[in-house]
Amino acid sequence: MTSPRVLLVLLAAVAAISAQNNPVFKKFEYKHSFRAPNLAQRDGSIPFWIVSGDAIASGEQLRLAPSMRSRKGIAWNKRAFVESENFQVDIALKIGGQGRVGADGLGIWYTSQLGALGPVFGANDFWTGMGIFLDSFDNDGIKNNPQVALMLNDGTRSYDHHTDGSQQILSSCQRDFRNKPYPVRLRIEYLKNVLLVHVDDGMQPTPRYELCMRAENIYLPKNGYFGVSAATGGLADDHDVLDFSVFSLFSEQQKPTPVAEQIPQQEKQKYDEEFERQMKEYEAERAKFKEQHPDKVKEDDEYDPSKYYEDATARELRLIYESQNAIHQVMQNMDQRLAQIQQTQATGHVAPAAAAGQQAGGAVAGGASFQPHEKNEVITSLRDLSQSVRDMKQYVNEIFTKTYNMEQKLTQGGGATGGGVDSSMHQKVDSLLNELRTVRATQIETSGSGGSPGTCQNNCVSSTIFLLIIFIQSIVIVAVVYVRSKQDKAKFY
Ligand code: MAN
Ligand code: CA
Ligand code: CA
Repeated sequence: MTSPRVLLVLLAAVAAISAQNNPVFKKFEYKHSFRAPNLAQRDGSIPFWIVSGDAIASGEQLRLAPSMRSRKGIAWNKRAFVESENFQVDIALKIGGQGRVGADGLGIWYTSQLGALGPVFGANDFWTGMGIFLDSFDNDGIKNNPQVALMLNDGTRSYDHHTDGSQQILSSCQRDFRNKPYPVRLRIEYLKNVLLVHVDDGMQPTPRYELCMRAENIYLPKNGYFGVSAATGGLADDHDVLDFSVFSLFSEQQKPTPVAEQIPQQEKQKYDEEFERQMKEYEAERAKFKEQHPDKVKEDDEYDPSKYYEDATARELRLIYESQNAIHQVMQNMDQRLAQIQQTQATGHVAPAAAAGQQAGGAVAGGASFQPHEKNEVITSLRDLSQSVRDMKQYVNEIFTKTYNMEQKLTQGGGATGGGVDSSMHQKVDSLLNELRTVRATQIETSGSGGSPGTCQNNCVSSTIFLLIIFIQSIVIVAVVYVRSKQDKAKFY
């Protein structure tokens, strides 16, 4: 196996393992999102959102509060977030103005009720749920702004604007998010009652997130509403949101049921029958058309998608076939070289190629002796051969693993569906596995004795046995492909 292929296999394995440890499925929820361009419609409304106060939406941005004194604006999602209990929100925003200091800031909300205009960064106080504040102005003067702060509320608490909520916020980080060359991005993840907030610095077009806060044991209201708000006071900044993208997150256990599994059994049977009927009709029509237009049918039949596309199985087969060809080629070359050497030794005569080597290298050696370059060539050929054998071993191992996995799945599937897969299939896979085990064992022996070309004397595998192995292996591969295609057909629905 060549090194890039090894690397790919390793990467795939690592990805599979990490996905197993932390399987999270993510789905974009357009009914809870908006993003530029075409953020708003011509009339300034955002589909599924309410915009009010001083907020103005255009195609490019939602300006929640302009850089004018004492303004406030909000936008709230009209639909409750019912898709999942967990979410990710990716936000891109621009906050800035002429002043060295700006005010007052922007709120990102997830609340049990729709929001209204109010004193907390433009939104109502005594909310239930989560508020994340990008607080630009240092009201308590302890030089810790601009900051990003998280405050949870159960509907009973009033945000203390004069202290920047310092006694109320659960977690915060100091970040300068004003007047950045690129939009500043925030990523809020709420999964399994852990809330994570990452913030990017807005210094490059692609986000570079850094962890701002992590809070555990967070219980947000179910079916809440997303919202954004902003306010200015004595000082003012523009507060623009360019992207508000909500994703529902699902862990493995909460994974939404595929549509196919949601269809009741009776209906499924009905659809299957309908499909069968239509398929028969189509075949009949096709046959009729063939009869009536034999000239056109030829063209039609010549269309073979496999000419243009290569599926995974075809690719595997091609690689094995190429590898076998390479081995064959190396063996043929070696055979030729050995015949030449034999001839030279028998006649005591220098072969033309060896003679040319002598002239060029200027080395003088007896006609019957092994020339250094000949030795090198043989060693190189042997190395090539052992490399190819190792490649083959790897392919066989891969196929073995896949077949084994397939058998495991079939066994499990059969148990769960009460014998849904016929027993002949099991037998086939079993015999296939046994054959593969034999091939693998033979290959391990082969590579064990042929691994170091220099030491190979009596224990080397003969070319006949080797070709026999390749032949058996080819049969096994064809069998695997057959079983797979059978399985694929079964999975068609
Ligand atoms: C004034 C008041 C404050 C506000 C600051 C900054 O001091 O309006 O409430 O936070 O300006 O805008
Ligand atoms: Ca403040
Ligand atoms: Ca402060």
